[in-house]
Order: sequence, then C-alpha cells, then structure tokens
Amino acid sequence: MSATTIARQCTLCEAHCGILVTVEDKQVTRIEGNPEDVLSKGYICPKATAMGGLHHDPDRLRTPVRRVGETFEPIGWDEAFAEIGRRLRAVRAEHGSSAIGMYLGNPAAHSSAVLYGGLLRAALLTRNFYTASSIDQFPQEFAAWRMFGSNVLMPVTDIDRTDRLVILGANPAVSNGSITTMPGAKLRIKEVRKRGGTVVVIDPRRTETARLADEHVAVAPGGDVYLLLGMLHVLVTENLCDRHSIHTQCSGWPELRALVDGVTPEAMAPHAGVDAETIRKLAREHAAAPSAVLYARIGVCQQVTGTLTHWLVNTINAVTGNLDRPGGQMFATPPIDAARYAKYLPMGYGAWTDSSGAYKSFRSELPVAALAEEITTDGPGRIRAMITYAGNPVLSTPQRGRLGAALETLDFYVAVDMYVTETTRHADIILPPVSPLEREDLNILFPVFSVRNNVRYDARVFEPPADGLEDWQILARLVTEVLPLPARGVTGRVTNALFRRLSPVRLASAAMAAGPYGVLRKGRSGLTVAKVRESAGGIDLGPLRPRLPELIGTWDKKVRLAPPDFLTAARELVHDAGRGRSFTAPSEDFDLKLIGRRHLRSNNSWLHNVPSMVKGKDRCTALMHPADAAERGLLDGAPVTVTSATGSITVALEVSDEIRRGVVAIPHGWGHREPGVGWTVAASLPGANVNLLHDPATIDPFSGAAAVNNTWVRVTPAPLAPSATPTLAESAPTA
Ligand SMILES: Nc1nc2c(c(=O)[nH]1)N[C@H]1C(S)=C(S)[C@@H](COP(=O)(O)OP(=O)(O)OC[C@H]3O[C@@H](n4cnc5c(=O)[nH]c(N)nc54)[C@H](O)[C@@H]3O)O[C@H]1N2
Ligand SMILES: Nc1nc2c(c(=O)[nH]1)N[C@H]1C(S)=C(S)[C@@H](COP(=O)(O)OP(=O)(O)OC[C@H]3O[C@@H](n4cnc5c(=O)[nH]c(N)nc54)[C@H](O)[C@@H]3O)O[C@H]1N2
Ligand code: SF4
Ligand SMILES: [Mo]
Repeated sequence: MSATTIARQCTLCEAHCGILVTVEDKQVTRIEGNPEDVLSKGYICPKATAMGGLHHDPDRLRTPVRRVGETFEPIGWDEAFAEIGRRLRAVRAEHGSSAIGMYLGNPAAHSSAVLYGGLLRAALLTRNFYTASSIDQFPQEFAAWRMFGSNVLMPVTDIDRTDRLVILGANPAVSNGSITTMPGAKLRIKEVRKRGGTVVVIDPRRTETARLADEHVAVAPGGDVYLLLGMLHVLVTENLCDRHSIHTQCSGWPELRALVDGVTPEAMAPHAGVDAETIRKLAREHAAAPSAVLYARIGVCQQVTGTLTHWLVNTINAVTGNLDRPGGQMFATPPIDAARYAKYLPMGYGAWTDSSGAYKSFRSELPVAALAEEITTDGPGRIRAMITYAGNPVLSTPQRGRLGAALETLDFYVAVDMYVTETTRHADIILPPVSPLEREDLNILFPVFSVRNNVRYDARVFEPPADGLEDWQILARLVTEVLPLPARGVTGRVTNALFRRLSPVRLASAAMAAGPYGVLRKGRSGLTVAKVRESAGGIDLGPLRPRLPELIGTWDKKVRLAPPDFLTAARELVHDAGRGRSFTAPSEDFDLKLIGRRHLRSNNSWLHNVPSMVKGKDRCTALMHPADAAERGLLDGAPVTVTSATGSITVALEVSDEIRRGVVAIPHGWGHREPGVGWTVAASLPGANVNLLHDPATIDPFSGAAAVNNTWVRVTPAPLAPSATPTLAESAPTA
C-alpha cells in the first residue's frame, strides 16, 4: 500500500502548527512538523501526534446517539435533528427564548465552524449564552474594550523583534502561546536572547519558560497588580516615559500620573511578594530597552484583579512607547480584518444579569460561573434546555460540583461533541462531528493574534464517511431547527439547502476577498482560497505593521490610559493595601494559595484518552515547595487532601522547589472516573477535578471571569493508601 502525505495544521491549540500527516492503508503512520509552514516552520509539540490518536480512537463517537436509561444508543441524523427541533421548540414555546441555554467550549474557536456557532446563538436569541472565554481571556478583552474601543483589539506581543520580553502569568514553553499565536514559542524565546535581548518571567513557579529566561521573579499569586502599579510609579517619578507616544497616541495621562502618586515600590512590595529593588529594576529596564514588551496571559486573567492587571500591562507598554511599534505590542493585519469591524459591535455590558444579579453580561453573554445556578434556580430566566458545543464545563469550570446534577434536571440537553464526557454524559442526544482530520478549513481567527500576518489552509487527510457531518453542518441544521419558520416542512428544506452551500470556507473566502489582501482591493494579484490551498504551508503576509490610530474604536482614536472605573478600583486597591489588606494576604483558615498549571501532553480536559498523551507518571498532582511539605508532615508522592471553603479533593503530592512557598499548583481538566464517561483510557487514570475547589462567586468584578487562581486552600495527609512509595520531603531552608 503506498503512503500519502498531506499538509494541514494541528488544530489542538492556538498555535495551529503546520503538520505533515502520512497515511498508509487508512492508518496515520506519521505526523511531523511541516518545514514549509510560514508560521511554525517545522515546529510541533508532542501533542501533534494526538491528531492521529483522536482519529483512530475507538471511543470517539461516529454516529449520533440518544440516551436510553444509563446508556446511549445510535440514532440516525434525521431522526436526531427532528427530535431536537421538536424538543427545543417546545421549551421555547412554553418558557421563552432564554429558557434554552448554550455553552461554547474552547475547541469551538479552533475551526471556522465557530461562525455557525455564532449564527445558532443569534437564532436562539437567548440571554443564557456562555463560553469558555469567561474562564479564560475575558479580562483581557474587557481591558482591550475600555482602552482601545473593541474587545477584539487585544494586542499581540511582537516576540520576534523585541529586545526585552517580560512574561507574566503565562508559560508559552508549554502552552505555545495564547492571544499571541506563536508556534515554537520556546525557540522564539531563545532567539530573543540570542540576538542580545533579555527575557524575564514573572510567575509563582519556576516554569519551563522561566528556565529559558535571564531572570525569574517569583511573584505572589495575585501580586502582579501591585508590582505593576509600583513599576508605573517608578516610570512616572523617574521621568522614564515616552512623552511623544503618550501625547500622540493616548488620553488620560494626567489621571494616570495622579493614580500612582505615592504608590512606591516599597509600599507595593509586600503585596506583590517581590522586593522593591526588583520592581524598580523592572521599570527602569523596561524603559531603557530599545523595544520592550510585557506579555500577560491566563495566570493573571484568572485573578480577581484580571482586568486591572491587563490594563496596567497595556498601559506600561503604551507609556514606554512600546505600543504599535515593532518589538512591542502590535495589532495584526489579518486577511479577514475582524478587528476593523468589531469596534462597531455592541458589548451588551450589564444589559442583563444572571438571576442573582451577581454576574453581568459582557460581550452579550453571561459568565460561565453562573451556569449551574441558572439551570437550578426557579424563576422566569431559568434554563430548561441546553446546547453544548465543544466544551466540558463539568470539569473545566467552577460550579461547586453541581453542574452535572443540574444538567440532569433539564427538560432537554443536546451536545455537539465526539465523546461521552463528564458533561455530555448528561445529554439526551449527542451529535458527533467527523474527526478533525476529516475536515477542510481555513484558519480565520488566529491570524488576528499571530506574530506574523499569515493565512493557512487545512486540507482533509481522510474523506469523511458518507454519513459524517462536520461541526458547521451540524450547527447549520440546528439553526434551521430553532428558527421560527412558518410551514416548517417546506421552509426547513429550503433553509437547509441554502446553508449547505454556505460552508465557512466559502464564507471566509468572500470575507477575504473584501479584506486588506483581497481581490476587491488588489485585483488579480489578490488572495484567494485557491492560492492558499495551493501553497505548501500557507502564505506569509509579512511582519506586523503599525495600525494606530486607524484601528482604534474610541471616538478620538486615542488609547484610554485611565478608564474612570479602573482608576476607582485601583485607588481602592491601593487604599486597602495601605491598611494591610490585599488579595495576596492569607486567610485564617487557609494558608496556601492554589494556582493552575499545564502539561505539554495535556490539553485542558480532553486529550487524556490518547494513550501516548497520558503514559508515564500521574499528571494531576499538587505541586508544593519542600519547606511547605515538611512543615505539614507531607510526603512526596503520597495522597493529600486539598480543602478550600468550597470543596475538597484528593490527589498525589509532588514536592519541588520550583514553586514559591505558600503556593500549590494543580492542573485542571482531570477527574475522569465519573460513571458513564465514554473515555475508557482516561477513566482509569488518577486525578481529580480541581474546579471543585474553586468558588464560582470568586470572579474578576469587571468581566465576570472566574478567578480560579485566587483560591485559598489547606493541604493535609489523605486517609488513603499511598499510590507510590513515599519519600520524606526534603526540608529546605525557609526563605
Ligand atoms: N481551574 C482551571 N480551570 C480552567 C482553566 C484553568 O487554567 N484552571 N483553563 C480554562 C481555559 S483557558 C479553557 S479554554 C477552558 C476549556 O474548557 P472547555 O472548552 O469547556 O473544555 P475542554 O476541556 O477544552 O473540552 C473540549 C470538549 O470539546 C470536544 N471537542 C474537541 N474537539 C472538538 C471539535 O472539533 N468539535 C466538537 N464538537 N467537539 C470537540 C472534546 O471532546 C471535549 O469534550 O478550561 C478552563 N478551565
Ligand atoms: N500543553 C498545553 N498547551 C495549551 C493548553 C493545555 O491545556 N496544554 N491549553 C491552551 C489554552 S486553552 C490556553 S488558554 C493557553 C494558556 O496559556 P498560558 O497562559 O501560557 O497558560 P499556563 O501554562 O496555564 O500558564 C499560566 C501561568 O501563570 C502562572 N500563574 C498563576 N497565577 C499567577 C499570578 O497570579 N501571577 C503570575 N504572574 N503568574 C501566575 C502559572 O504558574 C502558570 O505558569 O494554553 C493553551 N495551550
Ligand atoms: S503547539 Fe502542539 S498542540 Fe498546539 S498546534 Fe502546535 S503541535 Fe498542535
Ligand atoms: Mo483557554
């Protein structure tokens, strides 16, 4: 049997690395990096091979299934859509539009089917719309919206040209970057140093990224906001700001200066957990470098100060003249220039709330932390039916362990997913898309956040099975089912026929024609999908170019350095800090701060069924400093109980001095031993759901994002047999 090799991308994470997939006898026999890929240049991480593992996984659903008692039975597509339509329309007729809730998970953003996700959302007209963004980049979007006039204008870190890269709350050596698409992040970081630049990592853990850096600053979790305020004070009082950039690009400079008056590094140091001299040095070196950029990501998003921290990150970049210039923070010019138009979209901020009034709508959706309560709380806004698409919120979001039971109480629940997961096991019907290797796509979202302008294409490696549907086709059928169509028998067929012709690739092709490189602007030399398809690894559209003030959505085209509500919140924070109250001070009952971490072979909750991804040691461990372990009499490898005000879980302890004292790190997305889960490999693995420890009420007050890096815990020996032979934790000198 001859082998064929097809170029496409790995769609598991934002990096979308170019891969070459070799197939022999219908089996994926090799996956390697595509050296011709214009962005990843041959780089792949160990997860890429999971694209093959997923495709061949016997546990992956290949046909729609309907729940019968405790099990699922196959059902035909037409029958499935007819039943879903009937049930959803009945719920809406009886209880109104918002009685149908919808949740969109992370992989939704990794294919252009997300366009149809948006269409379904619009067709539902529900206020109960949720996404993984509200446990992810919401604070970053909120800060972007207030400062630049659009939530899409989250600036990209120009890592390939910077002289100084300062990373806060991100571990790109493992994650390969997020909201700055930078495949091969490790190599890019090494390049900064090779060309004489400096890399600093600010993180409570000496991460894989920190090990590549010139300097590691072990900040206290949640301490960044204090550290950045201290830095800003130094920049202002020592006259280190770039006045020209401030005056031409920004507004709010006098208010910003007033804010940091008296906010000295000495005053901030105890709350940041970083000494004053380090804060001063960080400020001075940021200003002195020819170009410098602060890059912050999820570690600081998932904090109660998430929005404020991202505001200060953008602000420091701007006032040191590093906004919209090479080597600083820039905006991409993607082939579909979403940011240009996004500024006209209403954000619907606070237009409605959850039933308790605690969570405000932002980006016309509600924070996911409210979800379980919105299903179980009686009242006019109660969710009676759910649609989940590419998400596993039972594991991935804090719900006090109540979401699974809540899903059971629904009148009807339909999931679009290829697995029976901790979430979808509660569904009445599961609709599985074909495997990612069976779909064709154009990467339309991530060029908006890429370190170089580009466009890349995903070819099908396998022809989809005759009765297989791609996500977009499933979503399109769902749109038809929920639209209030008259004479449904006829109009439904017409709508379906219309949608069948409008694949996202076709839609993207039209949008690209009208974009900055499109045929409408460039004539025959313009970009077309055909040209992208023919390229060996996508088309490079050049380095990031300055885009201000054109792109900005504020009326005067100025960047807002001092949004009034941010100033008020920051003043309160400083005031509290002056009285010894801060987000980094431990409480009486709990003495350790819990944060998250990611592993190179894991992807949120869902690669744990591919054997090559989970082989080796237990990944879901509580990482603790040796001195903290010794103080508590805890043994490396022994099971420990981690308790917060919200819940308690048992995992194995891992002792290492890479983590700051007083901090414990546990990864999310584990705990697959629930009954009925269809992941047979994952179901046998150790680990627990860390989100049982996080309180959904702990949120970033601006964006409503779940602040899961702000949970206090206590760790005690577990009354269980140890899973491995424990060794006495070495006691380390106390810092
Ligand atoms: N405590 C804590 N919690 C966290 C985080 C953290 O750092 N700490 N991180 C958060 C972040 S950043 C994120 S993005 C979320 C992720 O949260 P979610 O998006 O809710 O969860 P995932 O684990 O990504 O689950 C993805 C699901 O989509 C399915 N899937 C995969 N590919 C496809 C596809 O192509 N089509 C369809 N239809 N389904 C598909 C998988 O089978 C899986 O069930 O988790 C968040 N949760
Ligand atoms: N291998 C792998 N890659 C992934 C994923 C995965 O699950 N596995 N998930 C993908 C997704 S959905 C996303 S959103 C991205 C996320 O990409 P990153 O943002 O790079 O995510 P993490 O690796 O979780 O890094 C967060 C860092 O923040 C640190 N941290 C925690 N609290 C604080 C704090 O208060 N201050 C500071 N300064 N640091 C803090 C943690 O120690 C951790 O090192 O990764 C993507 N890539
Ligand atoms: S970094 Fe790894 S998982 Fe992400 S796209 Fe590249 S190969 Fe795939
Ligand atoms: Mo994420």
